[in-house]
Amino acid sequence: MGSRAAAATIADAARVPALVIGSGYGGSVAALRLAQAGIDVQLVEMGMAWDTPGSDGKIFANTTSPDQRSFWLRTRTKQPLSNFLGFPIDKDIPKYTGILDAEEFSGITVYQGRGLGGGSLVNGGMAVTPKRENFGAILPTVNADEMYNTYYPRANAGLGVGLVDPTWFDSAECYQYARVGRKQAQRSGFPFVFVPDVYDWNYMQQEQANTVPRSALAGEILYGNNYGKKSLQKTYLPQIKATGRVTISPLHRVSSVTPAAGGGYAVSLEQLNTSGAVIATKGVTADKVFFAAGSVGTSKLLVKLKATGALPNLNGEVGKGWGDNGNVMCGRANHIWDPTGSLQSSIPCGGIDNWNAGGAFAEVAPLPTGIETWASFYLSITKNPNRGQFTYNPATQGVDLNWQTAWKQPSIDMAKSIFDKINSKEGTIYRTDLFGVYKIWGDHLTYHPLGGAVLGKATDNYGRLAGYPGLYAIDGSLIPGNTSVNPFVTITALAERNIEKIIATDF
Ligand code: FAE
Repeated sequence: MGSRAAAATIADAARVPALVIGSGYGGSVAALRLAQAGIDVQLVEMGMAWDTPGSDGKIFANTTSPDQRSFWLRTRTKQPLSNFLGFPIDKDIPKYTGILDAEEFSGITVYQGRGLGGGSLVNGGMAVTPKRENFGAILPTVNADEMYNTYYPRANAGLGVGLVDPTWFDSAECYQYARVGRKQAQRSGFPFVFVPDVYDWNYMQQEQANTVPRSALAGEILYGNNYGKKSLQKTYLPQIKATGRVTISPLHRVSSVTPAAGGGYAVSLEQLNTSGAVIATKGVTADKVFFAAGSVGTSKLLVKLKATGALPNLNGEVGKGWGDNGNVMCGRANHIWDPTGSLQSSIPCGGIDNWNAGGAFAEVAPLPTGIETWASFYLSITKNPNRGQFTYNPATQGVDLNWQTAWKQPSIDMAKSIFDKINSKEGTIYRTDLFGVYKIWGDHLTYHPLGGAVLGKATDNYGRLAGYPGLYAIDGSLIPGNTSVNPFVTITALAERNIEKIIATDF
């Protein structure tokens, strides 16, 4: 037995006080704080545990050589940058419960992390607290003083957020691309700001010095990071395990939640194998259920459960208010005297802030191809006002999203407020070879799904779902479509705020 005893998963027919669906930021905060308050928790995650090395000795696959570990149940990769020098770069892979889900809806592909730790496994780790002056537009019903005095600091501490050393940054080979980005932004009169990250910056410096195995400097990001990134696997999850009160069930997917005859909620679970097949079903009864399956996962569950009669009393706001955080990508071609470097850290550490003047905040992103490309690459977060809605489709028994690709046009216009100006100042042009053949804008995806169970609309002001005492949303679904910066610090801080109130009043 020993330490392996912890591997036992949720028991069929169990009666449990609290069940958390999903182990990303919202789910991890909920599980930890409930357990610390003395409540036994079932943490259910449809993805894998990501604690066992593959045949190459590493847990996570490299970005440049995707394999079965890289994608969630796909037979062909679907890389966000689909092309290079105009050539498609996707390839066939075995179908497997891999780490990155490229979930396709009409008009948009939504990238999400799958596994214990959710999006923290695959993301860039950019850990940004919104400017306080913008907070009222992000979560209008939430007390900003409480957030900025208590819950943002708690989230930043819990996540291990840190900032690159600006002096080291100035000389590090791996941030040449970011220094080019800074120089060009400043020459066009835009503020360049350092952006905090959950990467271990001491480890990054050792990677640059070549004294440790490289991860960010080996291009690892989208399919997991083997060393330096402080994903939830290094922060909240070890604390969760240390409480001894949380049973973690990877490869378990929640398929239904409905009121149970004797009180509480009947929760149906499907246990998956690594091919994605259902190998067992389980049914448990939970006094309280926390939906933390991410904006898309929570929205899909709630919309379907309402439409199919499992949770008919959810209100009409369920599925609404979904946004893409205004994500849009582009590249610029620099002059031959402005190389961006063949060694690029996969972890961005700076951005161009034109939010208040032009509605765009642009990450200066890496293009870690291993060769000099003279390309500058950017992920912009923009004030795109468009919002989509999830609806149940009885024909497919699935959930659709009514997003349209054309709805990204405001994002493109806002990003152009930065890059048209830089191009004109530098005498440079956009790259056209990264998203297809002669396609400038990466307008087909988002990394930042938000909304679908919006705070104060589908729920009360703390995430209690309308119509069902004991059901909560506690993830990115609560946030109405935009956070003005990268979202996970806000998701974490809001979860910290809500769970504190829920523990104090509902248990
Ligand atoms: P999330 O982390 O998605 O966790 C939900 C979990 O629930 C997942 O593990 C699912 O597998 C699981 N799940 C879903 N459905 C079920 C079900 N039915 N049963 C059981 N489990 C289920 O949700 N944000 C930043 O702030 N900075 C960045 O630098 C950044 N970079 C990103 C890069 C990429 C490639 C991606 C994909 C995202 C990035 N994000 C970034 C977004 C960030 O990861 C995301 O907002 C959060 O992970 C969302 O947290 P949630 O707790 O809402």
